Amino acid sequence: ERVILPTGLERTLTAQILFAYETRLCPTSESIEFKRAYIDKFATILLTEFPDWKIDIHVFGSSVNGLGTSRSDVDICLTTEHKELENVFVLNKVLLKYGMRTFCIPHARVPIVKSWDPKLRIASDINVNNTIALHNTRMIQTFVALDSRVRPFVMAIKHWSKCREINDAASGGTLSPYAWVNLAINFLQMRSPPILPILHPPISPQDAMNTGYGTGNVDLEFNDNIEQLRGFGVANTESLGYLLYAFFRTYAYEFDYRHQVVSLRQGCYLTKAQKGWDTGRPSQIFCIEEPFSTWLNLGHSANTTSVEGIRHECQRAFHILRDGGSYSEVCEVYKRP
Ligand code: 3AT
Ligand code: MG
Repeated sequence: ERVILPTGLERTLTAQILFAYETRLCPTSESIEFKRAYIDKFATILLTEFPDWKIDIHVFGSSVNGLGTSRSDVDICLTTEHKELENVFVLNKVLLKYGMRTFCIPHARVPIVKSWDPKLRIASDINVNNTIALHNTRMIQTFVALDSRVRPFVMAIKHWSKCREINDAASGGTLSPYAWVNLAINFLQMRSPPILPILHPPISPQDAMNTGYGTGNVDLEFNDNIEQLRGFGVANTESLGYLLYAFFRTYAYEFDYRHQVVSLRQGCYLTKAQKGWDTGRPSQIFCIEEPFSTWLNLGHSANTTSVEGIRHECQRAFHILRDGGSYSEVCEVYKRP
């Protein structure tokens, strides 16, 4: 049911979100140029160092899905038949030679080289032959294109989570930006009437039980027909301000962390029991199903304490907005006690 935010507050909040979106969140044309220059430079390096190898460069993540800021990194996937390059130290050595500062994470699920270009001031994560993220990037692009509220809404949540230091899965033990994007999109799918559709084909109970679903097979099919789907959410007239307020309320008080699983793939909440994720393991406290690799929990990085922290941050944001506070107050940079 709708918990009312007084109309005046709702309008003001919507205006504040749009103002932040236009002035601070959307990337500047200068930053877009720098990213482009970095990609050109990277391509030239590869051509110089591996003149006889066919290596394709695919940019994914927020620099192409519409949810990046001026400061977002450039996520790159290289595809090549030269398996030697899958050893990230090979690329690492090359990048060092060209003055990049680098750092390898060889044993991650997706091994990457993290690189920083001190001249162009661009950070980049590079993987080799791990193409799954290219598909989820295209999926997010599709969602972003379907309704004009999606981009400012999701960026407002990403920005808030960053300011409050709850968007770092690797070192902070909270949630990755990608996990927050999943929460935000699932939330828009679950409005009534929905703002965003379900893009993936339905799963028969049979499939859910045995083949494919959740067993390591990646099903890449989804509806990316933007022309056909555009306007899907017009029956829902909720404002950005109201949506943000309701998002915080959801993860502060309504979502059942103990039993539910957020599923963007199915546009609903599943149960932990349904997925066999009701083991009580610390990595299964906050469950967010990866839409393509459905056996992966995007919330695995958050333990009991950090989930408490995330929930507390949602409560804080909700109370500020309910009491007439602004979006900037909600995003006030977290100060260590
Ligand atoms: P920033 O704007 O860089 O903060 P982002 O949207 O680029 O955020 P990430 O840097 O977290 O998000 O990740 C880059 C992309 O990598 C986003 C998504 O396409 C993919 N990705 C990240 N984590 C996973 C995951 N666990 N499984 C599959 N794909 C992932
Ligand atoms: Mg990124």
